[in-house]
Amino acid sequence: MSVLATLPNPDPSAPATDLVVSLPDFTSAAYKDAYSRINGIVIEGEHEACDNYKAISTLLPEQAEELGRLARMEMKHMRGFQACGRNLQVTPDMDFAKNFFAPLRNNFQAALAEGKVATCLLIQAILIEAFSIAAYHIYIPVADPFARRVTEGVVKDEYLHLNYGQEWLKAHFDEVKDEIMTANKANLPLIKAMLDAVETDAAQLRMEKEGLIEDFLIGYQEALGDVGFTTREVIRMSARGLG
Ligand code: PL3
Ligand code: FE2
Ligand code: FE2
Repeated sequence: MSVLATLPNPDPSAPATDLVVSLPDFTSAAYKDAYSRINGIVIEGEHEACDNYKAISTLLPEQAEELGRLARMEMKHMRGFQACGRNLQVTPDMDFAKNFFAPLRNNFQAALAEGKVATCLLIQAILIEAFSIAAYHIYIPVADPFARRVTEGVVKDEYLHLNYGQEWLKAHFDEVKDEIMTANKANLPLIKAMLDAVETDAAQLRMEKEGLIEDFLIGYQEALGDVGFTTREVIRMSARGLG
């Protein structure tokens, strides 16, 4: 279905069939209204990701160069998504977006103040990156051509960011295992709440919540397994937040 959805809409006046997923009308008021919030969310998310990698580098000064590179990529992503909004003549709703991220941002800031590197990495490099990879994947087949190109470029970088978090947590697994479990318990429910909050607007963009959840869980569970958790622990941890 997602492969078919990547094909150009053959004939907009033809009756819809089960097999062809037509693209949304990017110029409709309903689309632009939903896009103002989703576009705000991704712009804010990329901006906060940039700040978060810079903040993590204060805890890991020996990694400052690598983390600085990641932060600069996030800034580039932010500019790309700003261009997507401008291209559709949509003004991103940044107040909505700041509220959307507030609970997760607060938890990140609290962990940062306590010097909890593993918690910071779980929130930014694993949870947020896995969430963004899922969202961008589901968005690409139903995006306008300009945003599709931008998002395809962005999603490649997000894998590098997820991988960065995985590698650090894997290398320190024995010392940080319990901290990761605690951080999962506190933060995975926030990701679920964010998915719920974006559901209606995402549907307007033809992005389905089930697909978002599936894609997110696949990425998140793979990451936890790679970091060192057993299958049973991974299942137990994901059952904590997403029901
Ligand atoms: C870190 O690199 C990125 C953080 C961004 C978070 C994105 C959350 C996405 C939420 C739902 C979105 C729909 C995607 C649409 C893309 C324009
Ligand atoms: Fe990004
Ligand atoms: Fe990222």
